[in-house]
Amino acid sequence: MIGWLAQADGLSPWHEATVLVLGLGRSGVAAADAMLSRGASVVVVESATSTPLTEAGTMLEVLGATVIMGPDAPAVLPDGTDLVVTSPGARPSSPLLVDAVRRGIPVWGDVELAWRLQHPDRVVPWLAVTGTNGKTTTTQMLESILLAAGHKAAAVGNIGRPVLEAMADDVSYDVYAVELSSFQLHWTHSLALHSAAVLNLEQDHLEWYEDSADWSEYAEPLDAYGADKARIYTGVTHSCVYNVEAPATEKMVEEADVTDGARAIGFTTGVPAVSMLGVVDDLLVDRAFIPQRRDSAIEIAKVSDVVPNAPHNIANALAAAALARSFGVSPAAVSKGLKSLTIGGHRIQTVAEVDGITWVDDSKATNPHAADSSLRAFSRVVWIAGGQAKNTSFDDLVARHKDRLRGAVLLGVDREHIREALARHAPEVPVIVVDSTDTGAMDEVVGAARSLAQPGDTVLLAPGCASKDMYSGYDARGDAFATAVRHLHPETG
Ligand code: UMA
Repeated sequence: MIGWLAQADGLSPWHEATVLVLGLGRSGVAAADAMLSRGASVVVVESATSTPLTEAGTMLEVLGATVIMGPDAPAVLPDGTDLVVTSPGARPSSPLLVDAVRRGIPVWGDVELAWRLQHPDRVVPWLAVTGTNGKTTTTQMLESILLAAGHKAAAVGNIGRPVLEAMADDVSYDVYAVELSSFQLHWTHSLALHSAAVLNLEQDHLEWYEDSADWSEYAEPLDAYGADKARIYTGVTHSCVYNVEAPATEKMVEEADVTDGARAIGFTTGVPAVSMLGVVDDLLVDRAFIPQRRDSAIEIAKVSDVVPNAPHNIANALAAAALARSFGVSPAAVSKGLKSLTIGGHRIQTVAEVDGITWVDDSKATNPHAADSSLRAFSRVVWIAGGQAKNTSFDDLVARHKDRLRGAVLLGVDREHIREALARHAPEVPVIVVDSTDTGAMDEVVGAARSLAQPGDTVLLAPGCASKDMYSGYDARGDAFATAVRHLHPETG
């Protein structure tokens, strides 16, 4: 065991270390590259095979790594391994991670490695966002606000670009907008971020936790998932931003072990109290980062600057604004940044309006809580749902929205799971289950939805489930939906 590892940073003698990197996705490649460039001996283990993986493996071999790929990859760590750096997608129950824990070999995620390597001489403040829903949008908003304020900012992390990749850029950033998933937070140990926000805590990824958590510590999988989200606040130096309307997030702040002097900052879609950001009439206001906050607030943007300005998205904007204000960004830059942002597709996106029926793609709603925000935005809905439910419950969702449902069309591997929730809580709602899972399935789904819809209705793809059972991702699912609507109504194409 190497003595300096517990305090390791960017200046440590990495050439003395043997590091096993688990996974050859984006995180694994960035981690292996960072370790090789510092002289470590690197072994990369990847259990799958594909052409892109082989190409990535070959590139790392050229740089000096040993790459072991395929289903016969070892289940125990090679002797001499000092450190394991894992990809977020690998579960703690993966044999190599179990072996590491059993042998007392440290396991870091790629995020922990990035945090360590930027110290002591290349430290960039991190403004970080986690939560079940809205974190990608909030991170995009935050990056846009920081850029509007003239900072050299980069959006990194779960949003798609490992922090380690940005650290290898020629640009020297002065701040990162970091999206962190619970998987990434699970393997962090020494983060002490400038400021951090938890947007909400709802059921998601429970299968990862059912499979992985230490059950002596938690009553149910949601607690284990929440505990990982809460790690984002540990050591925060400036602001712990929480959602006033999601008490679980405030509790996380209360229980967090932060750096002395760090503040708790709330955000609310209502009128803010002291140390909060919120909404007054048609304005987003700050009552936290101004000296006269006891008796006043200042405008930081208009509600109409936020697109779309559905309540959940106003909440995202307020969280992004809180992190930016904590970093010293001016109110004018908050407004400018929010206005200049174009949010990615498949988030409550209208794809057609025909015969009085509006077709809306919210394929990004990959869990029940996201589907809840989406359903809330429409009064009469034919709801398209299904895919991989990840062991989440649809009971509350169906019970809450049964009165707005004209009907439901279900697809994907867990369609029965949702049909049962509908049968329990909304037996009067007509349901069409599409059993086909081939490429034509979405045409069938859209046809079924049309047969249920009436003028004035919205047909809403808000699946509440992940897409990988049938599609390469939520974007491909949303594209299939838009294409199927065009097949049904060629005049819209
Ligand atoms: N693998 C093994 N053995 C194992 C487990 C996995 O070899 O036991 C291999 C897989 O075969 C695969 C690689 O590890 O080739 C997968 O790594 P990964 O799934 O962690 O993928 P990356 O490309 O590194 O992407 C990860 C995040 N993926 C996940 O968390 C699942 C990306 O988030 C993130 O953008 C990227 O790092 C950069 O930080 C994606 C995601 O779906 C978008 N996130 C979830 C979400 O948002 O809900 C959490």
